[in-house]
Amino acid sequence: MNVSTSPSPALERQRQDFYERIGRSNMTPLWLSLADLVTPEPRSACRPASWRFAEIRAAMLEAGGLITAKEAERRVLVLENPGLRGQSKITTSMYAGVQLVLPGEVAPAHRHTQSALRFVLEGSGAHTSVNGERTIMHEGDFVITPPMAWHDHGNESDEPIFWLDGLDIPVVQFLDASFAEMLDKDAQDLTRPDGDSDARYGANLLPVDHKGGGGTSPVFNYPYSRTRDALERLKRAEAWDPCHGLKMRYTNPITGNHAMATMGTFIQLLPKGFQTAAYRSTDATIFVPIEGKGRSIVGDDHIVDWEKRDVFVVPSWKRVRHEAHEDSVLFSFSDRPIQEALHLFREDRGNL
Ligand code: 1HN
Repeated sequence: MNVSTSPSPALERQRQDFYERIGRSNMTPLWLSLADLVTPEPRSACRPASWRFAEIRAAMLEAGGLITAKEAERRVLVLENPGLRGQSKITTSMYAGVQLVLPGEVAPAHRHTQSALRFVLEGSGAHTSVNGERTIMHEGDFVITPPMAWHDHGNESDEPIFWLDGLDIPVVQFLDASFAEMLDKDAQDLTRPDGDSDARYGANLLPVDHKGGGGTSPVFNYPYSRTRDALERLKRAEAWDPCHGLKMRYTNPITGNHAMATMGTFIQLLPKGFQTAAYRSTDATIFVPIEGKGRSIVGDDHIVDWEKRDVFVVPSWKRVRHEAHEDSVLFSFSDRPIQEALHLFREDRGNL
């Protein structure tokens, strides 16, 4: 550390005058901002935050009486991080919102460069169509919309459906790479039978001449029934990680990498009574319990008492500890694939 002495008033005036002059030519001294640009640790405006589903649900039903899904294009309430209000961000890099489609409604077909994930919170039997194939959605299903894939949703069931949308909007915005278009009709044509991509790519088989793999998994619905069954079998093997309980990541079966290029998606079982050891990582993470009840302590003092369908955020490099008061299953997502690809991902498991 250099010991700096304060400049004389005359020198200080000279400096200010200099900054002002170069400012007119769009130049600025690095030495005034260096310490804020290159910090010894992540310093984020993103704050620990949480939303109760009961409150989201009530607001969504109210929105349901004010605007149709078609009129809104997507009837979504955006979950904005309290440290990032007005920016449509739940973390610095990720967008999240809750979408409601009422019985009989359609959300018209469009496509965009942003990738989307859906995690079904409540309801069953509505569909989303992606690239000419339809899938019926059930509670706990994780569904993918790849970049530039046509997608439309419809609810032919007799109950409302609520799901969490996660998108990489802030990343695409940062890169100035947004493109979008509407289809000239509400629902795209279906060109493949239901279950086609699952049979083709999701059964530990691949078409014989299949080559390569893209950034997004060709399997676009990871049904909860199958995920839950896997967790239940693993539970019997008692392969508990002190920081994560039993945590798995959703994968692209072609590459073994994350299911999506920009968003990592995870599912985690914490049995009743389990308390995780403190953990932190550079990927700010959005958690959504889909079974159970518990408490998470984020940073030094932010306590979240959660239950099924609530949403909470752990910012970059804040420690988190989870306690399960019942057998609990937590879905989560983050920008981890981006950080891994750029060799920026870092985690701290304490001394474990
Ligand atoms: C979008 O396409 C959906 O398809 C949901 O359901 C939320 C938020 C911003 C931009 C596009 C959807 C979205 C979105």
